[in-house]
Amino acid sequence: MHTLSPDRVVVALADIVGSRACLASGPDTAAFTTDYRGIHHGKAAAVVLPANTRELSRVMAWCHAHDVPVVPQGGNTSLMGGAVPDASGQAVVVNLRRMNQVLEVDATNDTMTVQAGVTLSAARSAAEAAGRLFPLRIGSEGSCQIGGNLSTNAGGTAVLRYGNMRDLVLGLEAVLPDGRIYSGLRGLRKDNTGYDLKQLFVGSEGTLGIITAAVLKLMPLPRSSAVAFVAVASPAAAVALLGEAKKMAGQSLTAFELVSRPALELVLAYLGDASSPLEDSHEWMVLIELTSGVDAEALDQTLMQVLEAGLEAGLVLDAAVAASGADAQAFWRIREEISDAQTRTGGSIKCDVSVPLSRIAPFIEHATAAVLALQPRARMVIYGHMGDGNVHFNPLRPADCTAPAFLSACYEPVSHAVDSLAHAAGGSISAEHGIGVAKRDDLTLYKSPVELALMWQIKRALDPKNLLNPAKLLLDAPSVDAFDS
Ligand code: 2HG
Ligand code: ZN
Repeated sequence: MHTLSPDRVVVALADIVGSRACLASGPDTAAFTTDYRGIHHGKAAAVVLPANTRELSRVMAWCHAHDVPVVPQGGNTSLMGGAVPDASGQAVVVNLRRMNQVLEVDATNDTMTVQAGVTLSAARSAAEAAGRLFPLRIGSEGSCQIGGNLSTNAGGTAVLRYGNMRDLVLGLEAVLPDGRIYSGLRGLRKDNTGYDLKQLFVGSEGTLGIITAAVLKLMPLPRSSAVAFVAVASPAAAVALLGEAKKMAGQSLTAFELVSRPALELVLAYLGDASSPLEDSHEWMVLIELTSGVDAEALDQTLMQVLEAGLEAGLVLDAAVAASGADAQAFWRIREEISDAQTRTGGSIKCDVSVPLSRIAPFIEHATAAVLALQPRARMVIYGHMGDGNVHFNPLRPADCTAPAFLSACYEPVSHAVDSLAHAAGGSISAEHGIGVAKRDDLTLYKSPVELALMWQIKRALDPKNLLNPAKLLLDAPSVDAFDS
């Protein structure tokens, strides 16, 4: 705890970044201290917008010397409250939005070097302008930033083919809590020179250092795509169809997304101007996308073969194949808007779990039964990235129940039931959204004492004063005994 007044903090940091880039707490800073869903509200001593790594390094050195906590922030799109300060008003928020330059696109090396504040959509556009694909694809791409994508190891709808953010980074630059700069902006696919330090920062949710720039992998830009919205008999049928699709489409299988009936109904009601791609109502659907460098006709044929095999095996009940780019976009819009539809409806319990594919169908069945035993009228909004085993299992309040009433009665028991079933099935309680503050207490239930002690040892090695994004991801340090055992 420091005892500096906010004014003193503002004056000192304005001296480093300039007064226009150092905001005192007030109405102007509300957008930096509240998450975009309006669920997590905090207070900051100041909000700082550094222009470059050197400035940030000086900001961090000053905060370190004066015991001032720092909360790193990108596009502030975290679903877990990971990018906003607590209510104490002690912390400085460092927002990276001014560091938004694409520094280099090296098409020959298939890499791109960007500053952390580049939005995901700007990074994708810069790659595309050079005839390449940067393949991370998530709904918030217009606002989320590469630094945030890296520090949360973002996933999204193309992980099945291209991997998570962790798989898409070759080099990194980060400022450490004491202001030192880790410079690892290398574009190498082979570099066996010891510990892979950059990966420490990926997925550490801004608790070890602030990522300032990265070298990202680029892929060939696909020339064609084929998309279908498919009714399947059950989650087990979806898994079997996924197996067929992998076999027949190989590398071109890019996305395989699950959508439950309540998820579809919710998003259609929310959008108002969209309709289901399928004539009848079905309990379970999948959105399949193939992309490749071959011509569209060949890809369409492959998709048809997958669907025919699925029909013959009784896995597929009906299918709508996109006849145009506009159709494909309309199918994807339905999938991408599910999350916002939940936010606007309110009263959604977000469980972002992953389970090995071999166990995902029984997991969905058991978790559904457990939730319905607690609240028989909960709307089972279940969807997500079936292709990589990641299910957004998000029970929603019954239509006639208010969000506060549903959440206060059901949040704890539902999250606990779903997370513990996922854990028992060999899964994770946070597949892609991270821990932040929302899952911080639960983490201690599902990580072993050894894992927690190791995480704390790494945290202490890099941030001995516990000043960087404190109380996010990790809350209470284990006792000293736990480190020795
Ligand atoms: C998605 O896949 C996002 O749409 C958001 O990860 C999921 O809001 C959610 O639970
Ligand atoms: Zn997702």
